[in-house]
Amino acid sequence: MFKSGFVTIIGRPNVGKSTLMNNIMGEKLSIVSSRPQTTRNNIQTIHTTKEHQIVFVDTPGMHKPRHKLGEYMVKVAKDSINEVDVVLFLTTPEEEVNAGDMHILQQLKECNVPVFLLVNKIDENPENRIAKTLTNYADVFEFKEIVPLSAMNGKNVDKIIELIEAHLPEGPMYYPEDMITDQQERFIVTETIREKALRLLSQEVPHGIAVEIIHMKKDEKGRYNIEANLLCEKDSHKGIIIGKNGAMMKKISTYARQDLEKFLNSPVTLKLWVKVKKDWRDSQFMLKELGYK
Ligand SMILES: Nc1nc2c(ncn2[C@@H]2O[C@H](COP(=O)(O)OP(=O)(O)OP(=O)(O)O)[C@@H](O)[C@H]2O)c(=O)[nH]1
Ligand SMILES: [Mg+2]
Repeated sequence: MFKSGFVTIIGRPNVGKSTLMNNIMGEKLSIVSSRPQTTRNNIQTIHTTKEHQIVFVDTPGMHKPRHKLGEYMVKVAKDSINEVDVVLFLTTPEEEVNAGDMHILQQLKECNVPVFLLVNKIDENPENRIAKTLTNYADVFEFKEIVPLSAMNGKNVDKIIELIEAHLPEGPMYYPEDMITDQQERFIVTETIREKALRLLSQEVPHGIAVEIIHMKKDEKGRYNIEANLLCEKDSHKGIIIGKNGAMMKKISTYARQDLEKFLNSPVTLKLWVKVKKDWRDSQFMLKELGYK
């Protein structure tokens, strides 16, 4: 019996949702950084075996939004809960049930879907803290399955797949068996550049960054020529992004190019510009322009 269905990964920012999805897929399809609010859209990937096809949805971390972009992020995460077959609720070892988690769990109570508790980052937490988390969380919500794991080193990830399969209905292949994501190439390119900015820049600068491709074409020798704008919110951020003698820009562009060459499997020339778009995160028009709609 072939099984298939949709599975969403929900949780606070920075708990490791994207890392988990990438580990399951064995490929980096969703960007990861040590900063909260890295993922801004729902990212779909497709895990197909002889027995199943699972469509995973990696979502933006649920948080209290402070601008229109944040509102959009929380909305897409919430929307993902509807019409899925399993919800993976991801958290990290905590002394007590985290207030943000409590808020998410309250919303999950309203939907009639099996929810798994996944406690991530067990590689960097003591046993007693993990055990405490498992019992504390099980006290406040009726989880269908409970799994401690490390999304980073892959511990217990196979087990999660088995448990998901057990809960899926019989169903068809929704996507061709060799398709691993529904994301467009261009989107992955902008995300790759944004990831490097997130990782290299500090404080409030990275969260106000968006990437806009202005040109992307493969030439007859097979080389990709890509030009993109790095948008930031303030004049003062522009200088930080460019860096002393352009050093920061160069770093962002070099790291991004290395990843893009792997992803596109071709040589890449990458040119980046910095542009200030005042408070774009609160502009409905700019959000739409940048694909956050
Ligand atoms: N030690 C450890 N770190 C992890 C693990 N999983 C993820 N991380 C780290 O946690 C940080 C956040 O990971 P992400 O996958 O970006 O988290 P996220 O939940 O997708 O975050 P948002 O997109 O902001 O909601 C990164 O620095 C990861 O390397 C894990 O199992 N162990
Ligand atoms: Mg993420």
